[in-house]
Amino acid sequence: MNLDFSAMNNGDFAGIASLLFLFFTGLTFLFSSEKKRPTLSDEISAVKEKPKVEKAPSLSWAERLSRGLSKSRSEVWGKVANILMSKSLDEESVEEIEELLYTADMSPNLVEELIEKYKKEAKDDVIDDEHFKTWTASFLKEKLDPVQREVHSEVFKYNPNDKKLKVFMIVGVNGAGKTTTIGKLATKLKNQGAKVVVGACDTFRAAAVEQLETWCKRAGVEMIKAKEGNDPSGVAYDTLAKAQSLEADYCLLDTAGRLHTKQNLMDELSKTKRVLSKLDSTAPQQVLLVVDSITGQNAIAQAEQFNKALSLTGLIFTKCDGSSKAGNAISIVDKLKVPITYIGVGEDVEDLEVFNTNEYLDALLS
Ligand SMILES: Nc1nc2c(ncn2[C@@H]2O[C@H](COP(=O)(O)OP(=O)(O)OP(=O)(O)O)[C@@H](O)[C@H]2O)c(=O)[nH]1
Ligand SMILES: [Mg+2]
Repeated sequence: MNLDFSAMNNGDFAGIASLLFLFFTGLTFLFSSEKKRPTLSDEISAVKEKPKVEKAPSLSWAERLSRGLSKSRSEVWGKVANILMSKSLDEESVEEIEELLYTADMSPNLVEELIEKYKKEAKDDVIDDEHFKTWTASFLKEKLDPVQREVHSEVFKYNPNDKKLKVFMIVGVNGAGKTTTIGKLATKLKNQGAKVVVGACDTFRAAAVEQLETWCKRAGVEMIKAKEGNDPSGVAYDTLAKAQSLEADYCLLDTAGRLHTKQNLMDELSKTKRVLSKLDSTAPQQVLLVVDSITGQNAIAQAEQFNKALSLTGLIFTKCDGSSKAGNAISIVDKLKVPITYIGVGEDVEDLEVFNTNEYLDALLS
């Protein structure tokens, strides 16, 4: 090929220059993309460096409690706060507050006292959210504290220095949450390092024993069930005997649900309680009534009857997550002077905790 440069004009040079430019740009692109193509080791390290998909962090107890009490907060106390902040405390707003508190199952005398407190405190003030919280929390604390102060909360959490066997007899009406609570408790105490023995004293229903057995297997704790012809107090006796022989820390006794109005069934519980004292004169150290928070006013009547038959040492409020009727807890404590020991806000093991007044009021009002 014979190129005669002298015969070329400016246009020809520009054309050649563009072609050369395109040629070199293409080459550069090819080599650079070749370089960027990931090698096998690049791919392996990329997989290694890929951020792990973290499991959603489990909720803290404060968050669970707050979530569990959200209905009571929004449907009762939040509305009371709004009335107080938006209107003067005239007859109409007092009636609205009364209605809200009655539907939350607060007893009439407590409702009256609380409204009196609002009237007294609100005299010359423009009421804001802080006023509402301070006045309400101090009122509820005044009611709860004298009773709650009596609770030795260390008993309800495992303490390796406390070598004494603690017997908890768990009672309540049908479906209140007794078996689930025992399952959660057994799991928690075992995880804390305690030796736990559980007694299936609900000898009425085979399904009740199976339900408890599932919990105990999962928790890895021993469960005692009825031998042929054993009645509930017999199972309680055998369970305590086993717990003593194993030098256990806790003996948890599940009992059958029963109506507080059925005297023969209440007598059966009294018998179970008596039988335990044959093995240990101080047993059961705790007789705990499980109260379903959804129950409403009837919970007060239940608690009265169980207390009469068994001299309750504590209450366990369950299903607080499904109810806005937090009022009955305060009314029962106020009326019977029996403290709340545990509170349940869901079906997970982590949804049960030892009751603490400040935590409870914070979650209820904030
Ligand atoms: N949402 C919610 N459900 C709960 C809670 N505690 C218990 N439950 C549920 O309530 C139902 C009844 O619970 P159980 O533990 O069987 O009640 P029980 O008192 O042993 O019942 P009986 O032995 O039949 O008298 C079950 O479906 C539990 O999962 C709680 O705190 N929150
Ligand atoms: Mg049960």
